[in-house]
Amino acid sequence: MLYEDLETAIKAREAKVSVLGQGYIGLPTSLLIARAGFTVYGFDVNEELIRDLSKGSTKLEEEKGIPELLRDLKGRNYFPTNDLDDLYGSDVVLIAVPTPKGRNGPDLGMLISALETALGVVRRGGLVVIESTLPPRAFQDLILPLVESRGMRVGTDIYLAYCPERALPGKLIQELTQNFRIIGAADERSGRLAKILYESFVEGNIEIVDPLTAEMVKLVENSFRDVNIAFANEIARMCETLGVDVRRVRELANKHPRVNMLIPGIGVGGSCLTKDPWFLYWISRERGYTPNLIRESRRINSGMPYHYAEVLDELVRRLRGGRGTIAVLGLTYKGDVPDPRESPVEPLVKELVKRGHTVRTYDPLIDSSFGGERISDFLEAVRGADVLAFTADHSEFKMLDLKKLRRAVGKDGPVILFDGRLLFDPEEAEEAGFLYISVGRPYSILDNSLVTIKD
Ligand code: SAJ
Repeated sequence: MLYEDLETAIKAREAKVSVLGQGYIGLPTSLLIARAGFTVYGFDVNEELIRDLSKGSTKLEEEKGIPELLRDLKGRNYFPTNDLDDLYGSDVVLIAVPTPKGRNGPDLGMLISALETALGVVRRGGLVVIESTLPPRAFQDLILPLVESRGMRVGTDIYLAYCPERALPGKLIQELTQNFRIIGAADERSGRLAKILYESFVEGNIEIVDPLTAEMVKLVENSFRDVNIAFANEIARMCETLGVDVRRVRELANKHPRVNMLIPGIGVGGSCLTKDPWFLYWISRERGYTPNLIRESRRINSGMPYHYAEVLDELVRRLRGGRGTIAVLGLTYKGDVPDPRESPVEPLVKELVKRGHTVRTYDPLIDSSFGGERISDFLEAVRGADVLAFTADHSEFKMLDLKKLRRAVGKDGPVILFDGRLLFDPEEAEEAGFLYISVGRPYSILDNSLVTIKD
């Protein structure tokens, strides 16, 4: 196929597009490209997922716009499949498979296998776009040599670009259409083709850069966020030790025009922030510079749930002279998003169970239990508990009437309300009859002495 023909086909939205991976990014991206008028084959190796999609059902049911787009486009412009035969002769193949972290480096197994598939089904002179997160230099040092080892010259026999997704779960459609996009391409034609494709559904600006810059930008964005949350978490830990409330400190510090401290909490989850900083760290260290700030931030953030497991364990033991019943409320990695991936609540629950407590778990959006006892009814989960630990900032929790909540717990003795995401007003919680403790606040409640929790 001639370059000009492919350009014309993409412009006219007549190109056949296949998307490998129908998960959090692959599915919404497929639907958006289909909505723009292309014929899109959404491929996944997971047969059950494809069966569900073919019936019009998706685990992204709560993502605004996705269920509607799926039902509307399925069988018209969008075809979910796990049959590779459907993909042969694709003009464009997008790769949106996970690139998880392995023990000491990125695990690119799924990506490589998807790339092999893409090279097998794309027509000669077609375009392959990688959306999956790449570690720095992977495009140059791994992807290009692999393509060339197949006898294909990038920029003539095949076009190749890296367009990392940067969308926030919970707002996928909005972010995928409105955010500005980066296209990493080693040659002009690949960049131009990818840009025309993305222009069909992206309203934000699209910038073409070299692949290494694109790799860095994606990872820097998420590392920036992780480091900033780690700063807030570190200040919170300091405030606990020093005897001052982090909320007040943050509120006042943020009045300064050049300060913007993020919200401390029980930890950082999600598939991106827990992984992307490591992608930067590993490659940089391998090449001679060790980014200590990035590593230490990861350590601070991933240590938070263990710290609060220890705090709760100690408080319950003081309160009851032994083990107790802890209701862990909210299991997703962040509020209002039905996504349990890398949730910091998982180690918290596991630690509390390990320490012998009865741990009830409740979440309105997902049915995971992380090894606790899952209770699907909120009132049942809190009834008679020694501790109510709020661990995700779901809107449902923010609207609670704390006096009614205290009555629903229904015990005579003290009940701890642990606020792991700074959802409640401390005074209001205390007036309602709870022993209120939260992230970044000294634990002087029980006997007016500071409980010192070490690292
Ligand atoms: N969190 C805090 N305090 C805060 C903000 C967040 O503790 O002040 C916690 C959240 O509870 C959550 C975690 O951090 O556990 C991450 O949440 P998030 O909303 O910061 O980010 P993600 O992982 O949902 O999405 C990020 C986004 N990146 C940035 O904002 C730089 C998104 O734009 C990316 O597309 C996404 O990672 C990705 O796929 O890379």
